[in-house]
Amino acid sequence: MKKKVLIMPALMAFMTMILSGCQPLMVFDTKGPNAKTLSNTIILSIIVMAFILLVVYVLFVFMLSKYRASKQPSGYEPPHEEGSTKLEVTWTVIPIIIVTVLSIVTIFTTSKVEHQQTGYENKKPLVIYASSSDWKWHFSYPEQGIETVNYVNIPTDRPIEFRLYSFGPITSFWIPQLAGQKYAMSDMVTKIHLAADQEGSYMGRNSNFNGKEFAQMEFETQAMSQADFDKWAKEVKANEPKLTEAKFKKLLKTSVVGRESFSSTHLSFSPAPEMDMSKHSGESNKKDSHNMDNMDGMEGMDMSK
Ligand SMILES: [Cu+2]
Repeated sequence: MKKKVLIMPALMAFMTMILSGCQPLMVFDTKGPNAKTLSNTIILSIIVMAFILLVVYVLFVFMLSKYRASKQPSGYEPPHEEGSTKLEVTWTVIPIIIVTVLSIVTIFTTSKVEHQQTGYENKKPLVIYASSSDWKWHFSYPEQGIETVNYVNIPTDRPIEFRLYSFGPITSFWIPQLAGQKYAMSDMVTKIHLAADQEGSYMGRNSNFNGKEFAQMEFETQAMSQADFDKWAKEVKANEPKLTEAKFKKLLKTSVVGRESFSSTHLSFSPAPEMDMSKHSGESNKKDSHNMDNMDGMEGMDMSK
C-alpha cells in the first residue's frame, strides 16, 4: 500500500520530464502566445488527472479499510446485493463530464493555435519555408530572398508563419518554447503559426524519428528585434553566396552539415509542394492564396497518405 502511494509522485515527475522534451520544463517556459496556450492546456490536463488520481487513491484507502477481513464466523455469507443504480449513474456520468470538458478545452486550444495569435492580428505574418532533408533543416525567406540551414532568425513582436515540407521522409518541426510540433511531409505544405514575445535563443528540433542522424536534426531559433533582423537579413543578402541548383542538390545529399547562409532561396528552382495543389484538390493548378488557405481544411484528408 505504502509503495503504491510513493509510485504516483515518481511517475508524475517522470511524465513531466518526458513532456518537457528532456530539458526540464522547457514546454512550460513559454516565449510566445501559441506556446502559452498549449502550455496552459497541458497544465490543466495534469491538474485534472492529478485530481482524479487523488480521488481514486482516497477511495482505494477507504475501501481497503472499510471492507478489510473482519472477525465473522467462517460460515458467514454476506447478504446478496442488487446493483446500485445511484452508483452506476455516478461512475458513468463523471468520466463523461471529464472527457467532455477536456475535449472542449482541447478543441478550443487546437483551433486557437491554428490561427494567427491574438494581439497580432494587425501585423502581416513573416512567411518562412522550413523544409527538412536527411538530416537538416532549410529555412527560405521569400520576402528577404535569403536561405539558411540549421538555424533560423525571426523578429520579435511579429507573427511568423512557418510553411513546412520535406525532401525526404516525414519529419516533425518543433520549437517547444514557441509552438507545438507539426509534421513536414514530402508532397504538401503544413503551416505552423507562432510569435516570439521575447528576444532569445530557443532550441528547435525534429521530433519524429527518421533515421541515423535524427539526433543531429536540431536548429537554433534566434528571436531578435525587427531592426536587428533587418540588419542580419541585409548582411546575408550582401555577403553570402547564391544558392545554385547544383549546390542545393549537393547539400541535400550531405547528411550532416553545420550552419549555412545563402543570398538566394531554393524556391525558384525547387518550389514548395503547395504550388501544385491540383494533386490534392482536383482543381486547376493555381497559385492564388485562396487555394492555399483551403489547405487547412484538407489536412485531415492528406494525413492518410
Ligand atoms: Cu499531401
